[in-house]
Amino acid sequence: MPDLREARKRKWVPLLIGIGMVVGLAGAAIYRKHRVQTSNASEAGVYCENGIGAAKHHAGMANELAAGSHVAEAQSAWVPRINDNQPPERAPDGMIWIPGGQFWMGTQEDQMPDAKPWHRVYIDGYWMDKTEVTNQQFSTFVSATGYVTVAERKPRQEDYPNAPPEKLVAGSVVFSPPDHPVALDNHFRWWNYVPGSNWRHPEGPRSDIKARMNHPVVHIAYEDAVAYCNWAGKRLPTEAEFEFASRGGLDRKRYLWGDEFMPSGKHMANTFQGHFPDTNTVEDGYRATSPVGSFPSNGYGLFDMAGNVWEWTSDWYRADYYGTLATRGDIAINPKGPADSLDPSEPGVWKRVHRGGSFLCTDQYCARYVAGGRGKGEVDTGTNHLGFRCVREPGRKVEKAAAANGRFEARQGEL
Ligand SMILES: [Ca+2]
Repeated sequence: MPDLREARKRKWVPLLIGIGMVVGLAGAAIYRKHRVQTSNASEAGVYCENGIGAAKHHAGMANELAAGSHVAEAQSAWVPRINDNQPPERAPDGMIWIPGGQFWMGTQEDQMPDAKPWHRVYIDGYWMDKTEVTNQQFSTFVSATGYVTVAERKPRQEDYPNAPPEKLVAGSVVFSPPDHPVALDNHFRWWNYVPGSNWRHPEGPRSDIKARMNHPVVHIAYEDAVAYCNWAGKRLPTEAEFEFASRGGLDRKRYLWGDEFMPSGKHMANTFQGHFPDTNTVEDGYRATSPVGSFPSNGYGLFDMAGNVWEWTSDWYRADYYGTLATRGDIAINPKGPADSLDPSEPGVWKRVHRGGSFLCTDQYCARYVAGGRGKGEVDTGTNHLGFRCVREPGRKVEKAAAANGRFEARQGEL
């Protein structure tokens, strides 16, 4: 585990100073914070320059292996199989039984080297939330526990000893599109750190969620998502669990619903239309988040597994992880991700995997709503296009461990 406190210090000190220095002009740390919000073309560009080497290295090893050994033969004959098991118990509220099985995971998309290559994975069955966790659900959790999210906490002086006290301001990162076309080489042009933004105020202090209680909760950091799942007697999905479920029983299709992005001209997910990032034509009906379940469900009956908001998984992010698994040549059984994190575009910054893409994804910039597409982010960073959903292993009691009705007084003390 990295020293997260140290990591935060590195990030926040310049960030906090930057806020006070120039309105609308963030410091290097804000830029850095912005950079992790989404996987997109500029990041892909940076990533391709810095990270593709590692990914290629591993993918290349995998290709050599596949080309020259019995593994290739075995793989070519290998077919996915969905387990033929029945739900072991009555379905928990709002959850769907995902039977598990063996499948091809990843993509072969050249612009997504970290999601290459296809490799073989087997996972056991589990329950999964039908939708992203909503503001209503998160609100119930907060009412029951007093939990305070990372974005709501005032940074503590002891964590940022060099920051002037007046710069210790709670907030989060908000999509703030320019009103004119801009070069796509710098996320800084459309992401802003907004003091006072958090799950209750997605676009800043003057916004609220009154009319959005059935939208996915946003501005959720990793520990916020984990706290909710624990309280609900659940956990975050692994990356493999997310992908298996998202494919809905289909094998190596580009989209969760098939080969065509808009079959019969129909939008199948909440994504971005128009000209990114300045002109959102809202052809799918939504400028930002949509009520969960607004688009067709996938083959398992799950909603918004592509689009709407990115979702946390429990795996650490490594750009070379899939290459490593493929190189091993065997079937990865219930993989839980690598033991550490490495994003070649930001070495030393530990990140977890995000999945599914968001209402900001477009093929002009970030097409990571495709099956197998990956995202990533620092554990203490939420945005207004990042949420989560939970899974539950069969047989686990759904007692609201409610952290034994424990309230999160310690967190309150940080306000
Ligand atoms: Ca989603």
